[in-house]
Amino acid sequence: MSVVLTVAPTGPIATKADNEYLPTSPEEIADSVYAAYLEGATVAHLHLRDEFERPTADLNIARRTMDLIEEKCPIHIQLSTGVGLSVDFEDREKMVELRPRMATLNPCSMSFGTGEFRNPPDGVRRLAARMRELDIKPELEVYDTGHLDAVMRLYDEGLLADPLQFSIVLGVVGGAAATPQNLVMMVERLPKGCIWQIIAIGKANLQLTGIGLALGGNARAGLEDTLYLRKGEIAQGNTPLVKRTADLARSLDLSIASVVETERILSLPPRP
Ligand code: KMH
Ligand code: ZN
Repeated sequence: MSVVLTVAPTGPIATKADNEYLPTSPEEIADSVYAAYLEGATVAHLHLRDEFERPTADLNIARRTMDLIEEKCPIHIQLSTGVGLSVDFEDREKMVELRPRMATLNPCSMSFGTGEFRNPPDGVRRLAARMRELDIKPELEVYDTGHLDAVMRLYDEGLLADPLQFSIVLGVVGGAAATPQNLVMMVERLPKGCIWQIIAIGKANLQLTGIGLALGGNARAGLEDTLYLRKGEIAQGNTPLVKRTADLARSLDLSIASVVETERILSLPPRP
């Protein structure tokens, strides 16, 4: 069986002050994604930063990053519409106008660490409808059981198409904790026939990624989810995290999906 490996090179919060290897410029992000591709990643989940390392929904920065990546490799690009806590929802939703093949859809507002992650119901509906119109595959980010229910309401309203693709995000302060019990409970509640992966934030990253793979999920790796390889050992870039996840999958007798296999597994829309 093949699993899809996603790289998440840069998240919405950490800066180079937290990990000096964090890629933040379009060039650094593209180089990091290419290195991850060489290790088996076939999806790149992207957050962008401005010149001061702040999360940004600037479409020029996003376009430039996408172009640089596309020049280097055929990895599938997934833009984050989560972008960053300081960016307005109305700016975040414009990311899909760049027509990536995939983008995230966060169904609910929530506390997020010391901040607030705003995903108002009318905005989420509008974004889901626009993604459907543009044939962009949504990755549905669920941080707790109520988020799953919210996604299923969007599905019932015809705003989402099969097969649904979920990220079960555990370990955000404000969402469900990163425990094996929570992962199993969320997986049991997923609708039949969906595609899913675990995004394990912080110190349980490796263990929960392993459990997710054993339960039949895909996997994600990168500095967005953890800045450390293990306790006290900073990850020197995304490559060691991606390589470790690829090795983990192979040690469980799972092969890593190619770019073409990924297209089939995720039912991605055809490339333009
Ligand atoms: N870092 C994740 C926990 C998204 O990309 O749409 C939240 C996030 C959402 O970044
Ligand atoms: Zn993200």
